[in-house]
Amino acid sequence: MAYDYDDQNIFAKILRGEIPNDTVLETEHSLAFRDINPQAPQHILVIPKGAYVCHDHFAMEATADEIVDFVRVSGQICADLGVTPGAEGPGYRVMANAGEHGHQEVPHYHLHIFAGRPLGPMLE
Ligand code: DGP
Repeated sequence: MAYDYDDQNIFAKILRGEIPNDTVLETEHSLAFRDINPQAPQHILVIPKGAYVCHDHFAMEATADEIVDFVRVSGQICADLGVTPGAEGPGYRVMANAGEHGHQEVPHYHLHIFAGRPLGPMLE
């Protein structure tokens, strides 16, 4: 895979502290913060700190430590929100857009976590 990472993207600027964010959780390899344009009562973005463009880039080239950290952070957020079905919560949705057809706007890999209302069918 050949990905050119644009280090001027908005999430790279957030990671460098050049733009403020509403941090929910931060670990060695990941940062989670609230989406600036929430589509649900809870709308959180999880990003790896490494320079990965999209899901397959991250999945294929990140280290095992980065991947485990990222997935665990996403799970911890769901638990902290109290929405996990395993604890009789109402549920949530995780989603990652990639590229043009996936309608990805920011070219730094990110997972959306939506919760707090019934989310309807997956695709429009
Ligand atoms: P996507 O279409 O999957 O690339 O979603 C990008 C999301 O990023 C979108 O829901 C809005 C959010 N976003 C864009 N700029 C900023 C920003 O400066 N701060 C925060 N917190 N979120 C942003």
